[in-house]
Amino acid sequence: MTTSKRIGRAEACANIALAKYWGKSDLGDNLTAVPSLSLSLDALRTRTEVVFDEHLEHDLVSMGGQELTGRPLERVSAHLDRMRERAGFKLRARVKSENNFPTAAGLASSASGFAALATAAAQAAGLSLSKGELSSFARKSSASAGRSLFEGFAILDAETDHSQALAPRDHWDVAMVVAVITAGPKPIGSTGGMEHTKRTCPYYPAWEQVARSVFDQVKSGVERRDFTQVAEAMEHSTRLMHATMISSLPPVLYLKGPTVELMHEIHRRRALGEPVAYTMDAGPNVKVLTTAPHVDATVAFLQATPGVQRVIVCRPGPGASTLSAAGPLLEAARDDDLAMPAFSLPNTAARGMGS
Ligand code: 2P0
Repeated sequence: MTTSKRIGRAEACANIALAKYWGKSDLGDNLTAVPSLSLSLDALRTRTEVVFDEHLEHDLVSMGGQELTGRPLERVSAHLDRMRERAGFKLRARVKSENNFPTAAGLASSASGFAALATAAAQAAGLSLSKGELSSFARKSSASAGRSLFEGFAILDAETDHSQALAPRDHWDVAMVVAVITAGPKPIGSTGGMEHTKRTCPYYPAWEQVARSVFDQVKSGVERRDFTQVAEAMEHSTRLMHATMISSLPPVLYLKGPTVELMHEIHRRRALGEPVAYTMDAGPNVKVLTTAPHVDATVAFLQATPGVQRVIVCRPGPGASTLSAAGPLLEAARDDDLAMPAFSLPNTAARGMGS
């Protein structure tokens, strides 16, 4: 290091798994037990700035203006430690991170957060890393973050430190419409929830087996842009995953009444020919896959559904990218796309917000 301060800035999108993982094969390296396949979500973004500074004695991390302490701070510091070890220095960092969507609302903030952190920290450390290497760094902090390095459709392999781009964002003109049912923090975090499931669910070994063939169906459906195949396999992946959670002891039950009502309604609509399919993660919010021409109709029906607090339209998003270091973080331009509009704050990032 020749200077006492090194700065990096980056942006990354959240992603949603069309084929889920749930469970780790190796907690140390955070390797997943089954493969997963995701779609990057353009409306849900994190921007992060990392400054390594010789005058700091500890890492200082703020998220949305709040200073982190305890376990969340430790998680970021552990990530920075891995980056410092790779770069061969020990400088502490000041990290500032902003989401354009509610944090801890079950909208995959750790995925976009750690993908942006890895990209910004590598830039600040002067490391030139490939997407695959950055994905590997991000994945050690949050497995799903390993997918947010890539644009469009991405794959996180099972039991190995490998991830890859499957198809770019313009491969398929689809949208993921998020129906927010609860915006509060989840009762049990993903890492704890999956370890508990693995220990206590009698069906967990069956999930590990069947998840691989469901992944293959989602993958070939995405490759061929076959909506029906993806819809059926994605929903199956979701129900299999939630079945293992629900049959744990005591249960890990994330779904709420409106979630289940929406599952019925989406089945009914697809049987009538509408291109809609659901998926849910470690929370009650329902993410509805649809095709571009059907976005407005999907927003209208979700907004009219009791229990849906608001609706966020996400199109296939870009991969993680560095940002220019000039000016305020929220207005910085992407280094690879100077024409991108300025970062939007919550209510303008989401189209078709409900009440
Ligand atoms: C997924 N989820 O494939 C699955 C489906 C939630 C449900 O990955 O333990 O943030 O921090 O590595 O990756 C969410 O958990 O978990 C997740 P950790 P992660 O998207």
